[in-house]
Amino acid sequence: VPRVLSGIQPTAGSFHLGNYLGAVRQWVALQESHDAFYMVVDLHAITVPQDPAELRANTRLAVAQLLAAGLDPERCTLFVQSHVPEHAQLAWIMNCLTGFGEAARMTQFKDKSAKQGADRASVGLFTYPILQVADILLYQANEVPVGEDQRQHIELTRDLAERFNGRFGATFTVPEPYILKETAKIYDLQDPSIKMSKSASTPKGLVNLLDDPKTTAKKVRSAVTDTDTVIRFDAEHKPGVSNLLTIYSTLTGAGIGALEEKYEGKGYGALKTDLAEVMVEFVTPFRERTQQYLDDPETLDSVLAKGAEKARAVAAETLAHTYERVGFLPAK
Ligand code: AQP
Repeated sequence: VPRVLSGIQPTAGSFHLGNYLGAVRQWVALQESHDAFYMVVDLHAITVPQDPAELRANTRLAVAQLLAAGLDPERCTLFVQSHVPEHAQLAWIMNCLTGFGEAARMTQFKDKSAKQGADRASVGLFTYPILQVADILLYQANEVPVGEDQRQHIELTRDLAERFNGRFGATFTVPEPYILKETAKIYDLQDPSIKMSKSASTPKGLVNLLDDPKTTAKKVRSAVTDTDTVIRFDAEHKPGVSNLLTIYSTLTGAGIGALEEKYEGKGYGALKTDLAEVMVEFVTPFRERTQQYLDDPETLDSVLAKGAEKARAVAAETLAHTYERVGFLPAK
């Protein structure tokens, strides 16, 4: 059975619609067909300053949301990254294999450090993609379900896996990105030229799944479209409308063509009102389920304990093999 691995940061509290449609939704589907490993990446979270109590609470909240979204601990391995020390251990080896210039070319680092001021960005933020390489290679993942913004990091993972294998002998599976064309990039509702993101979007442009459903409906109804009136998918010329059609289609299963037909001769208002309703129907039970998992910390803890145990079994084997390849003297 092919293996998938992916992770999500616990930093923002609520997942946003881009996280869900771009990544988590695929995770849920892939647990049926793949040996699936999913984690909440708290080591990645601390690449920017975090309040300890908030980080802990947000990590639980992330797990609760993943379960609410449909991850089933019987069908996948769900764990918290810091519960598996091998991530940091393999990351060190990968750090030593990566060129400084190679790491400096990562566009996400360039964007994020520019926002913080280059001198304030941590070295951890700089090596973030290399920790991600370790995350993936530890599990010998065949595919990595992520949004488009992660493509460059998967490329780096492939390069480093090949480099290590070439230098030390076949050790790592070289993974492929699993990026669905339709939902690879969900756009900001107020500025459809940028991706919906917790750091770059304004509150009105960002749909948080745990927002009050009324707030969500309002955001959808005030989404920016264009001065044309036709409801048609055209990502280049009509990015706002196309984004709404993508969201609508993915949440309901209706094809884009069918939606274009349904809204022929109707105005943007009708599309937005209906999509607002679709969103409310989606987020309302999601919020309830998330709360139920939060209210049951024992179940949550036991899911994570089991997940960490399963993850560590795989990670420890890969790390031991890697240590041997590198030439570390085995501890007796
Ligand atoms: N707008 C998006 N469209 C499609 N996929 C997206 N992802 C994020 N935004 C979109 C995917 O969500 C997964 C988890 O991402 P993360 O935990 O790394 O969160 P992030 O990338 O930090 O989320 P943001 O909002 O994009 O944060 P900032 O603003 O800090 O960069 C990933 O698979 C990601 O591709």
